Amino acid sequence: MFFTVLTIFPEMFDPFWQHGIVRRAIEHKIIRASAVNIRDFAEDRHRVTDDRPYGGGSGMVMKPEPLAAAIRETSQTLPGAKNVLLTPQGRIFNQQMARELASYDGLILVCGRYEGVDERICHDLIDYEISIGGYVLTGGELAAMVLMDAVTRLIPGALGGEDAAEKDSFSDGLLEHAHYTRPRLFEDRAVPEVLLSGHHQDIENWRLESSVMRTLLKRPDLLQDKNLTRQERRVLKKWHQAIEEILDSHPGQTKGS
Ligand code: 4HQ
Repeated sequence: MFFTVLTIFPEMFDPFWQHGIVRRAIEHKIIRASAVNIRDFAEDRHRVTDDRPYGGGSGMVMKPEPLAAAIRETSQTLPGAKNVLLTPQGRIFNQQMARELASYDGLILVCGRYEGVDERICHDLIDYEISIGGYVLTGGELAAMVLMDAVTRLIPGALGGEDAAEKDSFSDGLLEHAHYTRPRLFEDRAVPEVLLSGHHQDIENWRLESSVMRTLLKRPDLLQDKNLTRQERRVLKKWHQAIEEILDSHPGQTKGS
């Protein structure tokens, strides 16, 4: 996978590419990454990339000519890449989209600044318009980093453990189970005994139950959307049953608090 970012602030990406899993993936040639300065494609003496909006109003718009030249030249040298514009008007990014994007040979990530890019760019040169969430950034650069981070860790070999990405939150539509490490007792709170038992089947069952119940409590919307497995239904039924028994043990309390 290669990422080419088009931006007027290419230096913003250096720290992102120089740390952690992303750095390791570049060193192991699992991904390639570079930033291209849109300003280098401006033809005028002052290399201007923005202009005033037709129709008036405050703020500036990214000029189409330098951006179009940058996208065209980059696409030509990188066949097989998809062009992605980061914009609050795009589809909200999620794990499923990360998986889809990870299947391409390369991504050209277009980062706007100011009020956004000239509409004719989006229409003619962009394959995907993607938003990282319902809030307004000062530019697409941080959004491009979020997207690259999520996509990189899905490329085979990017994470140390072979199947680490598959075990994550969302890969099966549930949140991750709780995690614990040493010490066994931390500030009066113990690690669940089953995790110390060495019984692999018991541990797997506990983790499934932890996943299902954390999802129910923190993100019930995810359970609503999901096709539950038999085991997942069994966990929910068990807790449902336990709650009913508590309620049934207090007969007569039918109204009020
Ligand atoms: N932007 N998800 C670029 C965003 C944004 C988002 C604001 C992108 C301004 C020019 N990008 N413009 N949310 O807020 O991707």
